[in-house]
Amino acid sequence: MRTQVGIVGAGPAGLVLSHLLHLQGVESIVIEARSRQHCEQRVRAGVLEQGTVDLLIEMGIGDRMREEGLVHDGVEIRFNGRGHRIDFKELTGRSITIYAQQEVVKDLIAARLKAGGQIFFEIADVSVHDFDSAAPRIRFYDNGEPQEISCDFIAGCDGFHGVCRPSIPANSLTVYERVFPFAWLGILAAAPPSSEELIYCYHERGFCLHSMRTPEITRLYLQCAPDEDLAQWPDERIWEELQRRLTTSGGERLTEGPILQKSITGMRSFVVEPMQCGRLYLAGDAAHIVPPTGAKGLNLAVADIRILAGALSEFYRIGNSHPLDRYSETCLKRVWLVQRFALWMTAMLHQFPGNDGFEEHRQLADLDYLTSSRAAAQTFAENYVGLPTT
Ligand code: RFL
Ligand code: PHB
Repeated sequence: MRTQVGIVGAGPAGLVLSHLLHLQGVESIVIEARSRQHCEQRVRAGVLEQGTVDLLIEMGIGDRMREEGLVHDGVEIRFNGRGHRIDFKELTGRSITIYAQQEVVKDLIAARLKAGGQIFFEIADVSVHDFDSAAPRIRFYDNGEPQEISCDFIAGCDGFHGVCRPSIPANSLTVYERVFPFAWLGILAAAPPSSEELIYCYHERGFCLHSMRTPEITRLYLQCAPDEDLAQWPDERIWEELQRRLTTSGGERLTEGPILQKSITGMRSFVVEPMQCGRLYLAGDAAHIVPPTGAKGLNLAVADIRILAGALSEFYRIGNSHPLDRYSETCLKRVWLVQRFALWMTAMLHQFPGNDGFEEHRQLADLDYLTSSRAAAQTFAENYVGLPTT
């Protein structure tokens, strides 16, 4: 097979890239290790920055998101049993949209297939070759048959555990990493959200987050140990712990309902530099991970792709390779700003094992300042709704 851009991974990064390239007249083939059904059902992110929403609409795949997505103009920060609202709209003129990542993925797959796009699902043993030359190749097995794609460029959109990043010689990359000593236990519950907006909650028993997917489905997370055993968390214990952490001085309680899904997510910050090697370009989780506290992973993946798609189409349109040469540098500037924000939110809101009263007072002072200073609230809001993409 021959195409212009070979894309490894049909997550948000790979699919957005393939569709943006198509809109610019550039051909691509996407290969994906998992089944279409698996990709369309994986429960992950829920918060879309305004810039992500705008891009999906510009790409012509925003209809269902506009109909079903929930536009939020603010969030609540809760500590010491009291809630404080940060009003994004008033502070920045922008909002966020709650629309599940797997819904974005469904919309993208449907749009790619409708436009005649090629996506190979359930392929095996992917390997990438010759990306230090002008003729890179991707090899894999499809239904047990060996296949090869020759292309001009490879986009490594295969997430944190993919094969593209490890295929780059280790001495060409620098890894920056921090693994946190806690995780999130997340649930989806068939219960209407207990508040119209997200609630980020600081509590002495650990961080807690109230989010949602639809007016009927609540998404909740609570801080737990990195090696937490889900078997130790029957539904009643989860609800009891959530009620305790989210308690207010007014005594309002969460609306409970059947738990549809439970999972544990580890937390890390990770950046690889550079995000390119020859004609192989890494994007999204393949290149960086942020702790989920800032709701940034998906949005950052889309921001990389906006830059990569622009650089590739400039190359094919007028033969200018300068934006491609600068891809990593351009992305990383924003990646580090977003890392900074996600780390700051994580450090402010979680209990770190072994921390003493000093840390606790520092966190509470951070929260006090955030919820009492307009300047602090505006800084938070500007980052949360999404920094500009260049
Ligand atoms: P993905 O989504 O991991 O997609 C990579 C795809 O590559 C496939 N793959 C391979 N395909 C072929 N060959 C191989 N060898 C392959 N190896 C892997 C995989 O099957 C997969 O389909 O990466 P991408 O596209 O970079 O997208 C990144 C986002 O998925 C991720 O950053 C977010 O989900 C992070 N995240 C959040 N981001 C937000 O912006 N807002 C949020 O509210 C938010 N909440 C979250 C999150 C992530 C979470 N978890 C579970 C990690 C909440 C959670 C709990
Ligand atoms: C979610 O709804 O899944 C979600 C919301 C906010 C976050 C992380 C995850 O910071």
